[in-house]
Amino acid sequence: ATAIHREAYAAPAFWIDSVDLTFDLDPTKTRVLNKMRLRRNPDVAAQPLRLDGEELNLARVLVNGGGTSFKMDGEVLVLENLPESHDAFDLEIFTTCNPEKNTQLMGLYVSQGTFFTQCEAEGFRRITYFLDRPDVMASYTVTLRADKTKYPVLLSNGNLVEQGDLEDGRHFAKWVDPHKKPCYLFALVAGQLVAREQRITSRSGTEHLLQVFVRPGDLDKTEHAMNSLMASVAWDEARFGLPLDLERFMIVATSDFNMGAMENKGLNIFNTKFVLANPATATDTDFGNIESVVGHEYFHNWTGNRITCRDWFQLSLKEGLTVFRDQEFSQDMAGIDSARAVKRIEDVRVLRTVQFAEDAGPMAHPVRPDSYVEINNFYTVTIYEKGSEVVRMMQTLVATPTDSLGRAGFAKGMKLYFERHDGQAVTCDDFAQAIADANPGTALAEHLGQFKRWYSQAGTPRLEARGLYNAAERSYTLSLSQTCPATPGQSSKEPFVIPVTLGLLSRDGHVLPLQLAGSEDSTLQRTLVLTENVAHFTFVNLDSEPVPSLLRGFSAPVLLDDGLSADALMCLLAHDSDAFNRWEAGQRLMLQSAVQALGSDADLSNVQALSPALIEALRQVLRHPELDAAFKELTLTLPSENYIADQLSLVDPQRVHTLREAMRLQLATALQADWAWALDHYRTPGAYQSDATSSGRRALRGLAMTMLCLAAVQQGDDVLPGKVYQLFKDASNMTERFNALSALVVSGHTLAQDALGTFHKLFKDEALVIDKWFALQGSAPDRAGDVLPRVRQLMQHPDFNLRNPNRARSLIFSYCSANPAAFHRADAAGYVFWSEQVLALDAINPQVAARLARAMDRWSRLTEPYRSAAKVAIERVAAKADLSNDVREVVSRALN
Ligand code: B3K
Ligand code: ZN
Repeated sequence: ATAIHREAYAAPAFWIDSVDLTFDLDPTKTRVLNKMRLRRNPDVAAQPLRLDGEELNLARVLVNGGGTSFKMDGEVLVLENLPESHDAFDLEIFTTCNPEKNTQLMGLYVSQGTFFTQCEAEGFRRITYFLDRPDVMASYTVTLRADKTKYPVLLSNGNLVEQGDLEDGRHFAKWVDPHKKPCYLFALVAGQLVAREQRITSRSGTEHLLQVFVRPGDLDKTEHAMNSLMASVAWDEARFGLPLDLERFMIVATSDFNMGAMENKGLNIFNTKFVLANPATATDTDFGNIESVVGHEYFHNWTGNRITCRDWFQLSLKEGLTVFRDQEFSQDMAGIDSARAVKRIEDVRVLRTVQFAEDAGPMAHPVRPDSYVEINNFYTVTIYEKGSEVVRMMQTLVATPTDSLGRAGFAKGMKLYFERHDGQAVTCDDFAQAIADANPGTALAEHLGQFKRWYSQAGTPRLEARGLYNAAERSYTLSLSQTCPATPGQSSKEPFVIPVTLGLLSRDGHVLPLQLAGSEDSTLQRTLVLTENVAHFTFVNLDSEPVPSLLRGFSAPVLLDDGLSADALMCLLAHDSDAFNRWEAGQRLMLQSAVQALGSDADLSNVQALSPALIEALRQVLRHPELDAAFKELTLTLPSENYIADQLSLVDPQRVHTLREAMRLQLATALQADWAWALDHYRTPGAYQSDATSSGRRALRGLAMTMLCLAAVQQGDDVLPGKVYQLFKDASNMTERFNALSALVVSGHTLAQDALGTFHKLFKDEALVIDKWFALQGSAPDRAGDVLPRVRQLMQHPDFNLRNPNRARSLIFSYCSANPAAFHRADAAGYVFWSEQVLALDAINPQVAARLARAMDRWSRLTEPYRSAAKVAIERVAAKADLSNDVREVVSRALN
């Protein structure tokens, strides 16, 4: 397979104005009649029509009702003898396909007896021959015909205009989508489904029908998804003035899905994981994820669907922007400031652990990539999460004195973006231009050209900050400098535009005013904009040396080296008014302790890596009368093994694990009485509520249970684990139950096996809960090298099914990606397992296989014997002749 380049973009030679599709649905042989109206693109030189297709059986091609000659170029259908005029003409194509054999879950497939489609990025060509590219936008009419008993519900995009019975027990439904769309937003669903329905009236007074379709037994798990959808509709109208543009908006859940969800126009298709929830089966995290994914897909209705991408290199145009919008939505839903900060911390944690790692590895790519082999490999944390940070920086950079967060300016920019481009397929440049043009005189408008390097340059910039206090002048000079490491294909980088939001504190924790030399204004916080490689900023009227609180709220996606001493970080941990930086100070202190211990020859299993002062500071946080439980939980959680490893140039996963376990045990025993207090103090009596405050309390209790079980096992105490086991059995909601179960498993107490058995019995019919059961065992601590054998054994369990992506991810991905110490075995058995599973999955579902393949991304930093063994395993996969493009691209980049 060859790479596709962004620079090679050319407009299509033909436009498709309308599409009229008729489906005769049958699991093994579905007939698709595709009647299109096309015309030549007058701006492009005359050339043959080349229609994409994949795994289709072609029966007939008619042009203006008559037969025509055609040929095949591989799987591309080529029509050379089309009318030469620029008038529209009719093209009719009749094909069949086999949905039941479709294990890739791209195109039309069957899941538990129901038909579903997935067309993004290039799945529509598996349904019919088409110009399968996002800049071809057409009007769709869709008629579905199927057996009425087996498929009583027939859905497609837009409005239902007609339905009725046919002969032989079949029936039909005809749908018309009032909006033009690219084919990747096409969808159909047919099967036995039931819906929760809700009628709403928008601000402008129009009525809409909202529906959430699920399998008959799942209706009692749809209330939260429906509430999230109603909240999303209201939020987009209130914050951005973007109303629902359809009479009917549908969500359908399926248990076989390659990713989270899909924003098909008016007919979103969701992984059940992001729809179904009730307190007994879903955790607080699940509730939060559902809110954010429902919001995300709904927000795509404008950012993605009304304005779409010109080509797939512009993917972040819709994905980065829509992640930004869903993050803002979740923050607004969380309400109180402290809960907003918690959401921001969680988002940044994902960015830094997953995206920074991607940006430092073989798959590093710019937010707007320059080339790809398989587009499905580029639905990445860089496109999504870093893309969102780029949009967030734009908002920050259009701030003005009266709009200090930039929200009003950004909303103005969005308004202009829709005025200019509604109904079009555009580029990241078009978006940035609209935001800047709507905000003349702001930093974004001033530096737009340079700002766009965030789209073109890969890699995580490093920001160094050093402060110098001049007592005689009562001034403080902050020197900021930036560099960015080389990434594949980009050896040198130009400076970025980096917004650095900061505040100053006195050593005893008071807020100090910020007054730049030469200016009369003084504020408590401001955003400096670094555009050069190096710049100096001097603040005046300071009576003593301040402690800088830099990059507040994580104002730019960079690695900050501020050179702060442990004392300064302690000051921030105790006093910073910016909750993000307060949390960050604690993380930095723990990270410093870890890196220091890893650099020594000490016996890591017994080392007391955390200083008494740090333990005491963490105790103060845990016992703090005003801080929220959710914030406490985040602050008292050690950086992950993967994040610690990211700080090292050479990684021994076993040493990192041993050290982190020792640190955790130290925190567990030193604060044992405090954990016991927290477990008691933060009970949440009464009916389950999924709000931020209640879920924060449960999260902190969960951490307390784990810490207490760890200390108890160490001390040979069975009483406390017995108490946790009781909490597990008596729990009135899944969060508490799963936290208790997980505390037993993580501590390795003997009650864990019993609890796992009980859990399976209780939830044997709840697929999403059984996924949790598999995942917990795949990620369990490996005390005796027994996790891998257990994983292999679990693959033989009657509930395991490699074809179901959720199940494969729950067991195999948990082990390979979320359990480094169990995976990186000195005997290389983990890597052998990985290569077997990548190959097995590749034969079924290349997209899922390629995700698993990425578990080895960072192999070249491993110490021996891991490094060589990992390479052998990757080479073993690469040696397979008939690999998918998806896996081939990942493993060849890893080996390059
Ligand atoms: N746009 C889809 C992702 C499609 C992935 C294709 N491999 C979901 C989303 O981002 O909302
Ligand atoms: Zn998206």
